Amino acid sequence: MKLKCIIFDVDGTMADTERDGHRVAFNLAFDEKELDWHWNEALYSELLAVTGGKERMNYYQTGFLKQNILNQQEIKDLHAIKTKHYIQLLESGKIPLRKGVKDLIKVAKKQNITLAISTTTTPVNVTALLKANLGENAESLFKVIAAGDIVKHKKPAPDIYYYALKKLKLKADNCIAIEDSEAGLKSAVQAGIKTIVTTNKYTQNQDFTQAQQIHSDFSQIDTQLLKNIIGETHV
Ligand code: XBP
Ligand code: MG
Repeated sequence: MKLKCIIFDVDGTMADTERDGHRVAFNLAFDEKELDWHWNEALYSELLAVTGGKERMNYYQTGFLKQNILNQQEIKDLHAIKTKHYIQLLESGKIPLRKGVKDLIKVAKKQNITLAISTTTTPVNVTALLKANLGENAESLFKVIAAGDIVKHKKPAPDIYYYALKKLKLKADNCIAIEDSEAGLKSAVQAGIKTIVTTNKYTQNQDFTQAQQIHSDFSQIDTQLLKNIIGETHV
Protein backbone atom coordinates (compact mmCIF):
# COMPACT_ATOMS: atom_id res chain seq x y z
CA MET A 1 0.00 0.00 0.00
CA LYS A 2 1.17 3.54 -0.76
CA LEU A 3 1.60 6.04 2.09
CA LYS A 4 -0.72 8.86 1.07
CA CYS A 5 -1.29 10.65 4.37
CA ILE A 6 0.17 11.14 7.83
CA ILE A 7 -2.46 12.01 10.43
CA PHE A 8 -1.05 13.77 13.47
CA ASP A 9 -2.58 13.86 16.91
CA VAL A 10 -1.86 17.22 18.58
CA ASP A 11 -1.65 17.26 22.37
CA GLY A 12 1.24 15.18 23.61
CA THR A 13 2.24 14.26 20.05
CA MET A 14 3.00 17.39 18.03
CA ALA A 15 3.80 19.27 21.22
CA ASP A 16 3.95 18.69 24.98
CA THR A 17 0.94 20.90 25.57
CA GLU A 18 -0.64 19.40 28.65
CA ARG A 19 1.46 20.17 31.74
CA ASP A 20 2.53 23.74 30.98
CA GLY A 21 -0.24 24.61 28.55
CA HIS A 22 -3.71 23.18 29.06
CA ARG A 23 -3.26 22.52 32.78
CA VAL A 24 -2.04 26.08 33.42
CA ALA A 25 -4.89 27.50 31.32
CA PHE A 26 -7.47 25.53 33.30
CA ASN A 27 -6.04 26.89 36.57
CA LEU A 28 -6.02 30.46 35.21
CA ALA A 29 -9.69 30.05 34.25
CA PHE A 30 -10.55 28.68 37.70
CA ASP A 31 -8.80 31.68 39.28
CA GLU A 32 -10.57 34.12 36.96
CA LYS A 33 -13.94 32.67 38.00
CA GLU A 34 -12.80 32.58 41.66
CA LEU A 35 -13.39 28.84 41.82
CA ASP A 36 -11.32 27.15 44.52
CA TRP A 37 -10.24 24.49 42.03
CA HIS A 38 -6.58 23.85 41.34
CA TRP A 39 -5.26 21.03 39.18
CA ASN A 40 -1.68 20.16 40.22
CA GLU A 41 0.39 17.85 38.01
CA ALA A 42 -0.50 14.66 39.90
CA LEU A 43 -4.25 15.35 39.75
CA TYR A 44 -4.06 16.46 36.12
CA SER A 45 -2.32 13.22 35.21
CA GLU A 46 -5.39 11.35 36.54
CA LEU A 47 -7.84 13.74 34.88
CA LEU A 48 -6.18 13.14 31.49
CA ALA A 49 -7.97 9.80 31.51
CA VAL A 50 -10.86 11.79 30.05
CA THR A 51 -10.33 13.54 26.73
CA GLY A 52 -11.91 16.90 26.02
CA GLY A 53 -11.61 19.88 28.32
CA LYS A 54 -15.33 20.22 29.06
CA GLU A 55 -15.62 16.48 29.62
CA ARG A 56 -12.56 16.63 31.90
CA MET A 57 -14.11 19.35 34.08
CA ASN A 58 -17.29 17.29 34.35
CA TYR A 59 -15.20 14.26 35.28
CA TYR A 60 -13.52 16.35 37.99
CA GLN A 61 -16.91 17.36 39.41
CA THR A 62 -18.50 13.92 39.38
CA GLY A 63 -15.42 11.76 39.94
CA PHE A 64 -13.46 13.85 42.43
CA LEU A 65 -15.69 16.55 43.99
CA LYS A 66 -18.66 14.11 43.90
CA GLN A 67 -21.02 17.02 43.30
CA ASN A 68 -22.14 19.05 40.29
CA ILE A 69 -21.16 22.57 41.27
CA LEU A 70 -21.39 23.89 37.70
CA ASN A 71 -24.17 23.21 35.19
CA GLN A 72 -23.38 22.48 31.53
CA GLN A 73 -23.69 26.08 30.40
CA GLU A 74 -21.32 27.18 33.18
CA ILE A 75 -18.88 24.43 32.15
CA LYS A 76 -19.06 25.66 28.54
CA ASP A 77 -18.49 29.28 29.62
CA LEU A 78 -15.58 28.26 31.87
CA HIS A 79 -14.08 26.25 29.03
CA ALA A 80 -14.19 29.29 26.76
CA ILE A 81 -12.22 31.26 29.38
CA LYS A 82 -9.72 28.39 29.60
CA THR A 83 -9.33 28.41 25.81
CA LYS A 84 -8.69 32.17 25.89
CA HIS A 85 -5.85 31.65 28.39
CA TYR A 86 -4.48 28.65 26.48
CA ILE A 87 -4.31 30.61 23.23
CA GLN A 88 -2.48 33.44 25.03
CA LEU A 89 0.06 30.89 26.25
CA LEU A 90 0.50 29.55 22.72
CA GLU A 91 0.79 33.02 21.20
CA SER A 92 3.51 33.87 23.73
CA GLY A 93 5.56 31.10 22.05
CA LYS A 94 5.76 29.14 25.30
CA ILE A 95 4.76 25.79 23.72
CA PRO A 96 7.19 24.59 21.00
CA LEU A 97 6.64 21.62 18.70
CA ARG A 98 8.40 18.45 19.81
CA LYS A 99 11.88 18.01 18.28
CA GLY A 100 11.63 16.40 14.85
CA VAL A 101 7.99 17.27 14.13
CA LYS A 102 8.82 20.27 11.92
CA ASP A 103 11.36 18.25 9.90
CA LEU A 104 8.92 15.38 9.39
CA ILE A 105 6.29 17.83 8.15
CA LYS A 106 8.79 19.46 5.76
CA VAL A 107 9.99 16.16 4.25
CA ALA A 108 6.45 14.79 3.95
CA LYS A 109 5.40 17.91 2.04
CA LYS A 110 8.44 17.59 -0.26
CA GLN A 111 7.40 13.99 -0.99
CA ASN A 112 3.80 15.06 -1.66
CA ILE A 113 2.50 13.09 1.31
CA THR A 114 -0.73 14.68 2.51
CA LEU A 115 -0.85 15.86 6.12
CA ALA A 116 -3.87 15.90 8.41
CA ILE A 117 -4.74 16.36 12.07
CA SER A 118 -7.12 14.39 14.29
CA THR A 119 -7.39 15.85 17.75
CA THR A 120 -9.72 16.09 20.70
CA THR A 121 -8.69 19.65 21.42
CA THR A 122 -10.63 22.75 20.39
CA PRO A 123 -10.01 23.86 16.76
CA VAL A 124 -8.77 27.37 17.65
CA ASN A 125 -6.12 25.76 19.85
CA VAL A 126 -4.75 23.90 16.83
CA THR A 127 -4.63 27.09 14.77
CA ALA A 128 -2.79 28.94 17.52
CA LEU A 129 -0.25 26.13 18.05
CA LEU A 130 0.46 25.80 14.32
CA LYS A 131 0.76 29.56 13.74
CA ALA A 132 3.01 30.07 16.76
CA ASN A 133 5.39 27.38 15.55
CA LEU A 134 5.04 27.12 11.76
CA GLY A 135 4.05 30.63 10.71
CA GLU A 136 0.95 32.53 9.65
CA ASN A 137 -0.07 30.09 6.88
CA ALA A 138 0.70 26.93 8.85
CA GLU A 139 -2.86 25.59 8.66
CA SER A 140 -2.54 25.31 4.86
CA LEU A 141 0.09 22.58 5.39
CA PHE A 142 -2.73 20.30 6.57
CA LYS A 143 -5.42 19.18 4.13
CA VAL A 144 -7.79 18.29 6.96
CA ILE A 145 -7.86 19.50 10.56
CA ALA A 146 -10.39 17.37 12.45
CA ALA A 147 -10.73 18.76 15.95
CA GLY A 148 -12.81 18.91 19.11
CA ASP A 149 -16.61 19.02 19.02
CA ILE A 150 -16.80 18.40 15.26
CA VAL A 151 -17.68 14.86 16.31
CA LYS A 152 -20.04 13.80 19.09
CA HIS A 153 -17.86 11.12 20.62
CA LYS A 154 -14.24 12.01 21.37
CA LYS A 155 -11.25 9.68 21.58
CA PRO A 156 -11.01 6.74 22.31
CA ALA A 157 -14.07 6.62 20.05
CA PRO A 158 -12.96 6.40 16.38
CA ASP A 159 -15.25 9.23 15.24
CA ILE A 160 -12.58 11.89 14.77
CA TYR A 161 -10.46 9.57 12.61
CA TYR A 162 -13.46 8.43 10.58
CA TYR A 163 -14.31 12.09 10.06
CA ALA A 164 -10.75 12.84 8.89
CA LEU A 165 -10.71 9.89 6.46
CA LYS A 166 -14.03 10.99 5.00
CA LYS A 167 -12.81 14.55 4.48
CA LEU A 168 -9.50 13.28 3.05
CA LYS A 169 -11.37 10.88 0.74
CA LEU A 170 -8.71 8.30 1.59
CA LYS A 171 -8.79 4.69 2.77
CA ALA A 172 -7.40 3.89 6.22
CA ASP A 173 -4.84 1.59 4.55
CA ASN A 174 -3.14 4.55 2.88
CA CYS A 175 -2.76 6.51 6.09
CA ILE A 176 -0.68 6.31 9.20
CA ALA A 177 -1.52 7.99 12.50
CA ILE A 178 0.93 9.32 15.07
CA GLU A 179 -0.46 9.36 18.61
CA ASP A 180 0.76 9.73 22.20
CA SER A 181 -1.98 8.16 24.31
CA GLU A 182 -3.90 4.91 24.73
CA ALA A 183 -7.15 6.76 24.01
CA GLY A 184 -5.72 8.19 20.81
CA LEU A 185 -4.26 4.85 19.74
CA LYS A 186 -7.60 3.10 20.34
CA SER A 187 -9.39 5.77 18.31
CA ALA A 188 -7.09 5.48 15.28
CA VAL A 189 -6.85 1.67 15.34
CA GLN A 190 -10.65 1.32 15.60
CA ALA A 191 -10.83 3.43 12.44
CA GLY A 192 -8.52 0.88 10.81
CA ILE A 193 -5.45 3.14 10.71
CA LYS A 194 -1.96 1.78 11.40
CA THR A 195 -0.61 3.87 14.27
CA ILE A 196 2.74 4.62 15.84
CA VAL A 197 3.03 6.04 19.32
CA THR A 198 5.43 8.66 20.64
CA THR A 199 5.19 8.54 24.42
CA ASN A 200 5.46 11.37 26.93
CA LYS A 201 5.61 11.64 30.72
CA TYR A 202 1.83 11.35 31.11
CA THR A 203 1.35 8.40 28.77
CA GLN A 204 4.53 6.31 28.96
CA ASN A 205 2.93 3.58 31.12
CA GLN A 206 -0.25 3.21 29.09
CA ASP A 207 -1.20 0.14 27.01
CA PHE A 208 0.20 0.49 23.48
CA THR A 209 -0.05 -3.17 22.39
CA GLN A 210 -2.04 -2.14 19.30
CA ALA A 211 0.67 0.27 18.14
CA GLN A 212 2.80 -0.65 15.11
CA GLN A 213 5.79 0.90 16.87
CA ILE A 214 6.45 2.82 20.10
CA HIS A 215 8.97 5.67 20.20
CA SER A 216 9.97 8.01 23.02
CA ASP A 217 10.53 10.84 20.55
CA PHE A 218 10.64 11.68 16.83
CA SER A 219 14.38 11.04 16.35
CA GLN A 220 13.79 7.70 14.54
CA ILE A 221 10.58 8.69 12.80
CA ASP A 222 11.01 9.59 9.12
CA THR A 223 8.89 9.11 6.01
CA GLN A 224 10.77 5.93 5.04
CA LEU A 225 9.92 4.31 8.39
CA LEU A 226 6.27 5.26 7.90
CA LYS A 227 6.29 3.90 4.33
CA ASN A 228 7.79 0.61 5.57
CA ILE A 229 5.03 0.32 8.19
CA ILE A 230 2.36 0.86 5.54
CA GLY A 231 4.08 -1.71 3.33
CA GLU A 232 5.09 0.70 0.59
CA THR A 233 8.04 -0.99 -1.10
CA HIS A 234 11.08 1.10 -1.95
CA VAL A 235 10.25 2.84 -5.17
C1 XBP B 1 -5.92 16.09 24.10
C2 XBP B 1 -7.16 16.38 24.83
C3 XBP B 1 -7.69 17.77 24.85
C4 XBP B 1 -6.77 18.67 25.67
C5 XBP B 1 -7.54 19.88 26.16
O1 XBP B 1 -6.28 16.09 22.75
O2 XBP B 1 -7.77 15.46 25.33
O3 XBP B 1 -8.96 17.73 25.45
O4 XBP B 1 -6.31 17.96 26.81
O5 XBP B 1 -8.05 20.58 25.08
P1 XBP B 1 -5.43 15.22 21.63
P2 XBP B 1 -9.55 21.16 25.15
O6 XBP B 1 -4.39 14.39 22.36
O7 XBP B 1 -6.49 14.40 20.94
O8 XBP B 1 -4.81 16.27 20.74
O9 XBP B 1 -9.70 21.81 26.49
O10 XBP B 1 -9.64 22.15 24.00
O11 XBP B 1 -10.43 19.96 24.95
MG1 MG C 1 -2.71 13.29 22.35
